Amino acid sequence: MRIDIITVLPELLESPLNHSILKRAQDKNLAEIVVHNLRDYTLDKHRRVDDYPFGGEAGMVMQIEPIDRAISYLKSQRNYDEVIFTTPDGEKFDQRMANNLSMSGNLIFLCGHYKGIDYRIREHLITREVTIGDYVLTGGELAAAIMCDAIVRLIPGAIGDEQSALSDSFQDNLLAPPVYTRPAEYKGWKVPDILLSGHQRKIDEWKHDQALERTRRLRPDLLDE
Ligand code: 6GU
Repeated sequence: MRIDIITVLPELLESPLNHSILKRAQDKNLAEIVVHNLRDYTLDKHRRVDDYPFGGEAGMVMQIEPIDRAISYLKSQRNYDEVIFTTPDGEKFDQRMANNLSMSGNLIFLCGHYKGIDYRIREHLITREVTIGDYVLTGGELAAAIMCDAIVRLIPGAIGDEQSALSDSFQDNLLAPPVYTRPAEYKGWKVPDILLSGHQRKIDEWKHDQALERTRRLRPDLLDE
């Protein structure tokens, strides 16, 4: 899988994309993530990629030409499953969308910024508009990094223990049960006896009960789905 991210702030994506699971997935050639500085695609001699809005509102608007040139260049190199625009008014990103996108061949993320982007980009070049939640971030970069993380870790082989992606919170609409490690007692705070019992069937039952109980208490909306 290849992910191309188009942004005016490539530095912001450097660290999150080059550590931990995302780094490992790239080292193992399971995923290739390439960040593009939008300013490299402008023809403007001052490398500007925004301009004042028609109709005179406050704030700047990202221009169509550099974005069209960046996307056209990428599309000339390979086929893409989606051209995703990160924007607070998009469709809500969730585990189901992460699962679906993790089965893609190639994806483009265009990170939104400023007041917005020329709407013709959204009409003609974007196939999907996605948000990570109902709050406003300064730009779409951190949202794109979050989505990449959620998508890439689902590629088979990206996580060491294949089971662990399957037992994630949300994968079956249940929150994960509590986990513990040694010592079995710390300052009088004990690990539940059942986990030390060695009865695997009972332990599995306990984990499932815990997952249900935590979901009912903390996220009852997940059980309605
Ligand atoms: Cl995708 N972009 C911005 N700017 N803010 C957001 C977001 C995206 N998702 C939640 N807030």
